[in-house]
Amino acid sequence: MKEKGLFPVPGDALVIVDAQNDFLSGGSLAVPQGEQVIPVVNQYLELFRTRRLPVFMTRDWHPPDHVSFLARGGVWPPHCVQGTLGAAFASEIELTGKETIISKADSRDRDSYSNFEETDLEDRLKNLGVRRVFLGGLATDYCVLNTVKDALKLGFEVVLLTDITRAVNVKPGDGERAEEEMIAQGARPADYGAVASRR
Ligand code: VGL
Ligand code: ZN
Repeated sequence: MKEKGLFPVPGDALVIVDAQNDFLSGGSLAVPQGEQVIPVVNQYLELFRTRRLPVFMTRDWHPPDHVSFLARGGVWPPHCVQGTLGAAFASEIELTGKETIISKADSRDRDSYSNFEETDLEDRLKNLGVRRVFLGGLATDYCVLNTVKDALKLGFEVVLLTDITRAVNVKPGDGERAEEEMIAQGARPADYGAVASRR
């Protein structure tokens, strides 16, 4: 069987996961080298926009007393609190307002790392006829991993954009293990050079 190329075509969508200030340097849950992804995110945005293909921006969107925070016995410092600067998308990301924003983990007593959990992401993708998602962002070992696993379970093809994906690495190697797991489950890794090439 001939493998489908990586160049974005109708039926494809771009999903940028949690490119929010709190996950960048200076943020409350900074992902090492998180800011490196920003210029490349802009390149992918431009590629999909030029082709009039759908773009989704996801965000971690917690209430101030969220269950995942240390004060409530969770494992994370407060981060991505609804309406704060930390929860905003990095200002260097060139957004047009036409992107669809998906907010997750927005209820006080429940955390989730998958952008499909208690959101309308699946319905929105399916309503647009999307069959393949090009996905990357922060962080490899949490929200990217869990969103990719759900996407595959739901029947989407997944192209994992490795050049816009970075890991928290609470334990060294977490990011690499997460990437291996996503690939083992069927995600196809690629970078901008591969995706933007028509061959
Ligand atoms: C995330 C840790 C806590 C993520 C969200 O977006 O990967 N990581 N909350
Ligand atoms: Zn969170």
